[in-house]
Amino acid sequence: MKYLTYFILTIIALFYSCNNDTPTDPGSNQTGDYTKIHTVESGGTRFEVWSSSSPNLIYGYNNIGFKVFMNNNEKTTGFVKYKAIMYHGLNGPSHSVPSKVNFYYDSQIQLFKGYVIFIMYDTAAFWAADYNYNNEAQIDSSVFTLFMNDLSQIKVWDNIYTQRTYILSLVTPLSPRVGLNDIELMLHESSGLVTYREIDSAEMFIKPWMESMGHGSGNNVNPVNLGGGMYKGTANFTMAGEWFLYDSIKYNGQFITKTPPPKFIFDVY
Ligand SMILES: [Cu+2]
Repeated sequence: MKYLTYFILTIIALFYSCNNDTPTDPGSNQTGDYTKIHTVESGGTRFEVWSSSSPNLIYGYNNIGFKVFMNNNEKTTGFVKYKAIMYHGLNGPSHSVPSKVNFYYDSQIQLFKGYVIFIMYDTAAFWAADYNYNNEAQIDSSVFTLFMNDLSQIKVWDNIYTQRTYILSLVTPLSPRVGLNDIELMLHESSGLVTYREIDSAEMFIKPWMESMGHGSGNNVNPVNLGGGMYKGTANFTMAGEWFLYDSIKYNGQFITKTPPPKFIFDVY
């Protein structure tokens, strides 16, 4: 009888220890705002893709991070390089997309942290990515699925004078509200959609415009550079309805945007 009681107590203790799940549990799919969305594995190397933007990789801006394991040992130093390629059909053209050049480990969120911007979505295309840990381990051409997000907005245009392609990406908000909204935008330049460079020395001039009623708004703040290709400002949408947000961009002493400038379109509520 005494032996049986001991046995039952042991079972109860085991039960409680197994249910003691915390966000720092190595098996957890959640760290901070990030969710594990995808794993690629080859030989003894494993890359986990995490995102705080969506449960999937989506058209538009994605806040992502990586966990890296070599022979089941988690890596927390060095860097991760990630390159996503879009293939327009089997023998069609292919190109890469903007992403952080080096993802470095952030001990707060326990991920190699950065971003990727999927600038196109096409159901006939497919995607693959190369993963590199610290030039020590590499997994190439791993196919993944991209999902659509109707709220994402990316503006891409060519400039014949600078011979560059510019990419203006909406980071936040995807769904602005009536009133003052913090606006975050990223700016990249590219030649031939092969490599991308974050632009940090541009000036931006935003103009909210309610086309249906023919008016703009006051108290807007032009986005200023925060480093890493990111710009932050404030847009004032003074009433519900459809608003345009124009962004004229000056870089190296000249406007690189056309006339009229690129515009994001929001259904403000
Ligand atoms: Cu494409």
